Amino acid sequence: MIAQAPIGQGQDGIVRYRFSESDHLQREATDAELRWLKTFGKTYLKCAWYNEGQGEERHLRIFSENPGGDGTPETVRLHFHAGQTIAYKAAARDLDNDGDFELILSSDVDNDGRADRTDRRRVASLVREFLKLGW
Ligand SMILES: [Ca+2]
Ligand SMILES: [Ca+2]
Ligand SMILES: [Ca+2]
Repeated sequence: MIAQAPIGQGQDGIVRYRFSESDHLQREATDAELRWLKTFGKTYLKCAWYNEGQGEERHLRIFSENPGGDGTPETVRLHFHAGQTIAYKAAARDLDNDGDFELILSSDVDNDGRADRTDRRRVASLVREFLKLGW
């Protein structure tokens, strides 16, 4: 995901999505998918990992890992990138593989200078929204 904002325009950014290993969006999105993209985008914008103007350096990559192959990922990883470099990471872990993530690992993902419960909540909701698409 890439968020772009005119300089100094906080919450009014544009979010772009690129999907790999999927042709989900090679067709017109359904209403449900559009709603999903909107919610997901809003949560991402709260992380304030913006580019100025049309830049694409800063972006978020999300992966799910499901070594058990049972349809529920054991780990979802979030990599906040600055170009090819990972600036910081977060992850959600389902330790007992029951479909609920009991461990959220996160630093200051919303860039407000504090690593706290709000950051973990943002990670949890990004993960929740991400998985709604069926990954
Ligand atoms: Ca699993
Ligand atoms: Ca669990
Ligand atoms: Ca924070």
